[in-house]
Amino acid sequence: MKKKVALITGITGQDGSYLAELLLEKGYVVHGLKRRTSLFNTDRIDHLYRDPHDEDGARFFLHHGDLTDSASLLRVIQHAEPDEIYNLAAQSHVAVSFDEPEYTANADGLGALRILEAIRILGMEKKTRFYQASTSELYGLVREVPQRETTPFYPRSPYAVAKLFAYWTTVNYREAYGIYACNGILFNHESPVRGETFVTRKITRALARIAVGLQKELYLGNLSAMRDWGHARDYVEMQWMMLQQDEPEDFVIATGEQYSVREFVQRAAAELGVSIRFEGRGPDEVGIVEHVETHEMRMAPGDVIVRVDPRYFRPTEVDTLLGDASKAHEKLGWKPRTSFDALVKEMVRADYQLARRDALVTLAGFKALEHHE
Ligand code: NDP
Ligand code: GDR
Repeated sequence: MKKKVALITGITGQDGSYLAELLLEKGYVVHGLKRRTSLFNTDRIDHLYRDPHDEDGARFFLHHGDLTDSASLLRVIQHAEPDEIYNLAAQSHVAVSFDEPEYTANADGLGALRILEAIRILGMEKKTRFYQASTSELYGLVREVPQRETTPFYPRSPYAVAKLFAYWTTVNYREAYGIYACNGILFNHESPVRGETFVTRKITRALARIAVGLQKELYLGNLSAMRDWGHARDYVEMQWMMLQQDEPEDFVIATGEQYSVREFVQRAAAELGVSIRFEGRGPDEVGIVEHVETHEMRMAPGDVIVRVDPRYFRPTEVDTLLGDASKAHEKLGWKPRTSFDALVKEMVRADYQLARRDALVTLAGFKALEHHE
C-alpha cells in the first residue's frame, strides 16, 4: 500500500517535533518546511533525521521555505504532493506580536491563505487535507465559560487577530471549494521542548537554574492570568485525528482545568522540594522561599526568588481561558492523558537535568580550567 504523505509547516517548533514523531511512527512519509536561519534550528527534530545519503527508504525530508513566500510554498507542495498538510508554522508569541504586528499578520494570517491557495492552484482540492493551528487566543475577552466551538471570538492581540483571519479563511475554503480543511482550536499546551520564553518553560527553566545556583531571581508579568494547560504530545494526536474523519469539522482541544501563573510557579517549585509563598500586590508582588526539603537546593527560607516586572505586562491581556473539549471527546473519543501535575513534573525534571549539566560546565568546568593553568 502507498504510504501516506504529510507536510508539516513549523516542523522545527514544539508541536511540529511531536507531530513528526507521531506520523513517522504511523508509517507516514513526512516532509517539513523549515526557515533558513543563521544558526541551526533543528534541535527538536535532529533525533528523527536520517541522512538520505546513508539510508535507503528515508521517510523524513526537510525543505527550505517560509509562510511569507508563496513561491516556496507552491514549490514544496508541488514536490511533496501531500495527502495532509498541517499548518503549524507561526510567529507564535503573543507578546512579540505587539512588537511585530505586521510580520505576525503576514505569517500567521496570510500564511494560511497562501497554503490554501497553493492547494487550489495545483488542483489538489480533492487530494490534500488541511489542518490549521487555531488557538484559544481567539476567545480573548471571554464571553462564555468554559469556551467551546460555538463561543464568540474577541481577539486581544495582533497574534489573535491574525489567527482569526486564518480561522475564517480555513472555514471559507472548506465551504467555497470543498477542501477538507479543519481548525483545531487548541488551548495552551506545553512540554519539555516548549519555547523558553513562554511562561511555563520560563518558570521551570528559571527555578531549575536558581536551584543549582546559576541564577538568583525569576522576573514575570501577570501572575494572576489563568490558563488551561495540557501536554503537547496529547494535543498533536488530536491534530492527526481531525484529518482522519469522513467530514471536516472544527474542534476545541483542552483539559477543562485551569490554574494561575502563580499556581504554576508554586507547583513547579514543589517538584524541586521548595515551597513558595507570595506577598504583596500587582507590580510589588514577590515570591519568597518558605521551606526547602533537600540540601541540594541553593535556596534558603526567606530568599526572594520571584519578582514582577511590568515589562512583561501586555497592552491588552487575556485574563482567563478554560476550554470545553466535549465535542472532541464525544465525536472522536479524545481525552487528554497527561494531568497538570504530570506535565509540571516532566518539565521540571527535564529542566533540572539541563541546569545541572550547565552548572557542571559553568562552575566545575571553569574551576577545572583554572586548575589546569
Ligand atoms: P513554536 O513557536 O514552538 O513553533 C513555531 C514554528 O513555526 C517554528 O518551527 C518556527 O520556525 C516556524 N515559523 C515561524 N515563522 C515562520 C515563517 N514565517 N515561515 C515558516 N515557518 C515559520 O509554536 P508551537 O509549536 O507551540 O505551536 C504550533 C502552532 O500552534 C503555532 O501556529 C501556534 O500559534 C499554534 N498554537 C500553539 C499553542 C500552544 O500552546 N503551543 C496553542 C494554540 C495554537 P523556527 O524554529 O525557525 O522559529
Ligand atoms: P499565551 O502563552 O500568551 O497564552 O500564548 P504565554 O505562556 O506566553 O503566556 C501565558 C500567560 O502568562 C502570562 N505571563 C507571562 N507570559 C510570558 N510569556 N512571560 C512572562 O514572563 C509572563 N508572566 C506572566 C501572560 O501574560 C499570559 O497571560 C500561548 C502561545 O503558545 C500561543 O501561540 C497560543 O496560541 C496560546 O498559548 C494558546
